[in-house]
Amino acid sequence: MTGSNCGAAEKVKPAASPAADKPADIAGNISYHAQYSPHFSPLAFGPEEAFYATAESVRDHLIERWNDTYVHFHKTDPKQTYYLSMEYLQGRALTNAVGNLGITGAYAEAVKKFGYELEALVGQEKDAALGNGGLGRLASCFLDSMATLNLPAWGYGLRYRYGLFKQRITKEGQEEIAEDWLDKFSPWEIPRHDVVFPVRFFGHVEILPDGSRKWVGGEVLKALAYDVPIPGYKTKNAISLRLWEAKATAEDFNLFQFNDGQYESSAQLHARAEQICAVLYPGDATEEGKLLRLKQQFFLCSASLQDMIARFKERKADRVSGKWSEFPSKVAVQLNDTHPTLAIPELMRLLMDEEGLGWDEAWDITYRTVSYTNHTVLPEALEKWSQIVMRKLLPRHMEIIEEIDKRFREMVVSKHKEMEGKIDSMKVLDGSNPQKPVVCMANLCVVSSHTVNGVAELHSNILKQELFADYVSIWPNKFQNKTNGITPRRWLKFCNPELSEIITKWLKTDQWTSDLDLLTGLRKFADDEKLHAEWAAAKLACKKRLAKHVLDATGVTIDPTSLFDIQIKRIHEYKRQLLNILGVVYRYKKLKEMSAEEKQKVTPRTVMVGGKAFATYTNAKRIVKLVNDVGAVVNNDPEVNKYLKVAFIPNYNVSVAEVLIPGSELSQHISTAGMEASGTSNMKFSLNGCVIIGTLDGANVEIREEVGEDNFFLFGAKADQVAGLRKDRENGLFKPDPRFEEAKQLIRSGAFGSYNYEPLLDSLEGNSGFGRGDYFLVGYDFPGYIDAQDRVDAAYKDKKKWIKMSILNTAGSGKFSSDRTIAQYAKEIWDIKASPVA
Ligand code: B1N
Repeated sequence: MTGSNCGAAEKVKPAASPAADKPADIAGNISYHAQYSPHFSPLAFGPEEAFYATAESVRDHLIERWNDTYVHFHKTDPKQTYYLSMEYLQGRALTNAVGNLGITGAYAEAVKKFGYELEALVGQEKDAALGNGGLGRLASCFLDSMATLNLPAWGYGLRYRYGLFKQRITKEGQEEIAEDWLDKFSPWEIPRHDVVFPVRFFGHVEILPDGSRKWVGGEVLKALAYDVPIPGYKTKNAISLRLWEAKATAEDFNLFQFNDGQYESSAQLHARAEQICAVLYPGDATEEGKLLRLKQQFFLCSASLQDMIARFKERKADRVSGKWSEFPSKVAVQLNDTHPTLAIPELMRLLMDEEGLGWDEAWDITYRTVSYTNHTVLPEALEKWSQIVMRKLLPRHMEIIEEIDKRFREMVVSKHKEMEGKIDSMKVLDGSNPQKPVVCMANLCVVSSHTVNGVAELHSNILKQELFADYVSIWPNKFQNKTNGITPRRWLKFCNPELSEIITKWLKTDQWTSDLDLLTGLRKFADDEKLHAEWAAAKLACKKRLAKHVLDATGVTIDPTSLFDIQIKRIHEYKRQLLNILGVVYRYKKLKEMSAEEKQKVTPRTVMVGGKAFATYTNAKRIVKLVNDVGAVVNNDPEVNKYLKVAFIPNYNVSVAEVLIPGSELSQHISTAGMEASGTSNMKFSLNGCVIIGTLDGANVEIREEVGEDNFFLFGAKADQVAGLRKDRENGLFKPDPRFEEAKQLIRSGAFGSYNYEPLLDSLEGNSGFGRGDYFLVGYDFPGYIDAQDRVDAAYKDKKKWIKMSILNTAGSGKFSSDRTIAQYAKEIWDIKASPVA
């Protein structure tokens, strides 16, 4: 960088005030940031430095809007929603920010003055991966829609130092590496040294002379806020994602000990504070790990609620005392699964012990404020916390939970006598194992929330008919469905500009980006040959981009004219990546048996699988290894590799998804029916003109309804058959299809290497038993799956038919906009209204 010119090709004058429309002024502002936010040597202005300076320049616009929105909400004092989530999978922010602000073109021009393409700078950004998978990404899509719909709504989360691990594939399989998204810094966050709250752990409960109770002692950390502005699309509103970081203060630092050479003990609380936000989902195999996770959950809840209460008081001076009954008409708290359940006893404690309310009033306020979303029915994911650990860490909260449990039981006995026998399935405290009494967090949520919702029709029905059935008799109106959605900005407009342009051209409007139902307008052109040609060309361009990614990431060359078949999601036995790879193994075997002539008729296919396995989930890691091993053999077999390739895409994350999804033609959503609550990548694929092969599970059911059954490859057992099929197996009634046996046998023969796959294959054998008995019904669904794949091959040969299916998938995706989902939450659960900045 030379003087004020950052190595610019043209003369650029640094300018401090942000500019939005003239590229020359924008360049000046970028140059200003390069010089006056000096994170780098003044001699360097490479792509990385250019990215940071550009992001800081964009951030100035965000801050202006964020401030205006804050002041606007403060003045108008609307009811506001607070979304509490332990996870947000934000991905990259630059493309989204300039896109939502409508300044992409101007910024692209501006960075050219420094000799850069905007796309190249975008690639410099690290993904913010403060989440594991669908639940975290849903939270991020929701923020985008809340801002776009001008809703008074904020997100609260934790600022993990290390988000989801980076996945590397070695000869051994998956390796996990800490992902340092804050290495250097994040240009999007604003540290708020003025927003700090105390959060206590451990200690004990004191009874004061007036009989009230107070939590004292233990250790007290500070929660410091970092605000990430979230811009809406085509609106002036920008909302906040407020992430908390744990801190200890100077008072906690023992200078005497330090000077005495006792460095570690002098800063013990600082070390413990650092642990809290160190990693997303610390391993919970140990007691220490469990305690740390519970601390994280409480830290999020306590800091967020103190902040909400402070804002509630601040917005009207007379609220300092006496106006608590107004709270539920000003504040809505949404719990993203049970992870932030402690918000319930913490709100009770703050209202009673800090604000002096009685139980009944505090309970009425809490109940009317809080609502809960369930995201899974898998028993292992339903949180249960040890009462012993809870009492030690949060003694006052444990008392409150006991009181909630007691009053719930009394209410059932007095008002719903007929349900008394069912109390065991509904109780908050479960002491049936006296050695290990637990708190059932989902039950605590149901008992304490005014509304409970599932995330797709099928899932919500399972909640009502099975998991929470007994509560329905007590509260018939408490349960709702809110089918998930995805933001069409990130997941079509920005990630697939080729297809977006065509859609805008044929619909003669770009309004579909905020009114996704307009996509149905494509239906009438579904047979138009001109559209077909444009559609196919766009898909091919995306497939080429994808092929380049695969080559760069894996070294595998793939043919952009082959059928691109993709399964990307967390690796889990219920998601059945094993079914997919067994299908690939079977296909490989058949190809090996074919004559050269027969092979001519085969539809060439590239199968891509991507996803991370939880570090301690052994079978999931074996699946990753198997996909890689099968790929190594198939891709290097000259007899078949013209017809079949298999690539494992390493380190699947949001920005990888943005490349893969637009280039997909077939995608697999093949979970055992009843086990995937919704799925959201299925919606992204369908929106991008990809046809789904899938079971009747989660949101697949609704996608198939919307796009039409002819445009969806269906197979497999239905949710209501699953229990019976498992029983049949136990009774020895299951007869495996010979094709299933052939596929397993080929793996056992060592055709894909000498790794011991026996434990994985063994999970598919036998009739029952832990880790055996094919709990996920891979064997039962295998023949139906292979038949469906044959139908795919046949359909793909008919190019016209395939493109029509692709168009009709996009055309039928309108329902799955997160704008629709959030509008329903706003109206049917939160009772909040749009409040646009003028
Ligand atoms: O939530 C998504 C759904 O689309 C998926 O079907 C569902 O599997 C996913 C414990 C979870 N459910 N439960 C979790 C995440 C983290 C954790 O520590 C459970 N994730 C889902 C959005 O509704």
